[in-house]
Amino acid sequence: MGESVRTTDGTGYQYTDNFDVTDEVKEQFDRDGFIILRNFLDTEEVATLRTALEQDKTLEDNYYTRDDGEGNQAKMANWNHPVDDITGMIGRSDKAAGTMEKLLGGEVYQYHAKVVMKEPFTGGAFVWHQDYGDWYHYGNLFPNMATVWIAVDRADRTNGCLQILLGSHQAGRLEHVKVGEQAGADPERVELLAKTCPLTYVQLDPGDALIFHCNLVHRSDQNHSQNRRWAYLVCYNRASNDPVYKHHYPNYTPLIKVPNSRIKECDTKTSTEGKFFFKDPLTSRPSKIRCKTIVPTIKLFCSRQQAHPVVREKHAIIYTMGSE
Ligand SMILES: O=C(O)CCC(=O)C(=O)O
Repeated sequence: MGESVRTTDGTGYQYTDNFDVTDEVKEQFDRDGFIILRNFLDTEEVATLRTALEQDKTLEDNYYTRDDGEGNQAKMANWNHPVDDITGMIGRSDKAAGTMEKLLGGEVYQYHAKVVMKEPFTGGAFVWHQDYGDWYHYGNLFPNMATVWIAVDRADRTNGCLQILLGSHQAGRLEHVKVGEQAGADPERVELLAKTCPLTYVQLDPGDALIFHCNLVHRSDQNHSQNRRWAYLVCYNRASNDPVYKHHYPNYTPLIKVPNSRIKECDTKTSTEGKFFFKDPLTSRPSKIRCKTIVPTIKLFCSRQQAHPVVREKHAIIYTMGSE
């Protein structure tokens, strides 16, 4: 029988293979909008993941950036379905997908995976936002979505760890406005929310994970330190919440879960086969051509996507201000 054991400092749960989403864990997720699982990946697993990401040349070819409005660029690479490498095994693992199913209350699929690369000295900030700020526009009718944010490097206040407003997901979806090249939650509302939802810095050691609800308001600072802060994120959607618009993230696609042991057993540490990276119309790579106006942006977007024309146009515009 599974259990949930709180860490002695009270900041989360100790992950072991015996971990289960008990009533207490579910209540905390519903109340606070997140849970922290310490040692979610053990030392060997996170070391293998880190090496795989460092050696993965496709990240260098496919990353894109978003101006943070403070002079730096947030840097990330996104792809859709889990493939047969360690990133895919983590996304399909019982500890990630199975835990998510219990927290979201039903079958889930991978909406996309992402590596956020916050480099030493230059790493950009993410402005206050909710993930559902964008995902709503992509036709996800319900906020039955959440993310597993896994620390590849230590993340703390010096290198731009995640900051959250505790319980802010209960406010529902906020309006978002353009901040730099990112979609930021209405700053006035965030300021008001911060009076009742305590600002919390999520400091994680490598392998620790934060699982958070798509309406939880979060941000992260620039990295002015010498320490890199990379993170691997897997975003999930409830199977029953199949997006009603076609867009760059996938519709419901059954996720074949695997036992946690497959993370260590996985022979292919890095694979590009079947990895469909998000090609950013703003900072299209590897050609590195930057769109100057919104019109080419729309054209670029439409040529890649096969969505309904109204949806295409709407999303092309949203795209230019979205964080992803
Ligand atoms: O990793 C971070 O600093 C923030 C990432 C984030 O908020 C996002 O990808 O939406």
